[in-house]
Amino acid sequence: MIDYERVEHLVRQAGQMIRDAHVTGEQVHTKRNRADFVTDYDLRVQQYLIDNLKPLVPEAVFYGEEDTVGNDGRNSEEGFCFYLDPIDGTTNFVFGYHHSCTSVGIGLDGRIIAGFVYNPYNHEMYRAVRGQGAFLNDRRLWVENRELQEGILAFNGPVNRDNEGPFFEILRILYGETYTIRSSGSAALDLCRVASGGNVAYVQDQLSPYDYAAASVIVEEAGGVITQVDGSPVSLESNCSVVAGAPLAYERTREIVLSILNKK
Ligand code: 2AM
Ligand code: CA
Repeated sequence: MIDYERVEHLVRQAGQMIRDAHVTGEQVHTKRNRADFVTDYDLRVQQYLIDNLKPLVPEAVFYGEEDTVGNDGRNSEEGFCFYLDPIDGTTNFVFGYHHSCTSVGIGLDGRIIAGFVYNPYNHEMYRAVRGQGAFLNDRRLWVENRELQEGILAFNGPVNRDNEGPFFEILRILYGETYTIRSSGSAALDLCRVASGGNVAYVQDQLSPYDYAAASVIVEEAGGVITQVDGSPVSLESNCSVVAGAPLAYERTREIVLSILNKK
């Protein structure tokens, strides 16, 4: 049995490290492209999480975003696996947007059993344990089953800047069907806002398991839906597309995305 209170405490501490950070130019580096940042804080916070989570579950595997000591960098289909995004919303972090979070998902035998997503700037802790409901701080979350037209749709991306594909065409149609669209820069927080009702739906062409692992159980425990665009479960092994939402809005979002993709 995992000590979830301890995990939650560590996620809060990690978030506090982000909030207290003073990021300077020489601490910022680029990764896959010129707009894909990593900072010394991403590495430091992930190391803090691994060093402190490991004693809780010594046999666990770590699938974190960053290249740090103790990061296995892969999923495990057997036993415990922690999915770590030390800073989700790194670009926001670099530019002082104050909209980033620490995201920790816990998998057991290839299934997410708990998730913690903490925004240290407004002290919002989203958490869920499978079968025990989703919470934002002390408030139990339950998704109202709204239509796509009745809310805000969130998105991030497209991830591949050299080949945007039909992403913006899809977005134009989604914009027409919603009250408005938002791109917050943190996929985990966007997904958590599906759980808390801020977003009626969310769509992204590609994300990594550590971006959505924790939030996926929060969305599901709140009565929302999260899958890949084709309707299959989100992958815990590798990058995939993500659609989430209140059941009705989720269905309509997927229908729109598929109608454009199938036209190509
Ligand atoms: P990050 O901040 O941890 O990098 C908007 O950029 C959202 O998409 C963020 O949650 C960001 O996570 C994620 N993201 C950015 N680039 C990505 C990439 N190349 N692959 C997967 N997710 C990415
Ligand atoms: Ca990150």
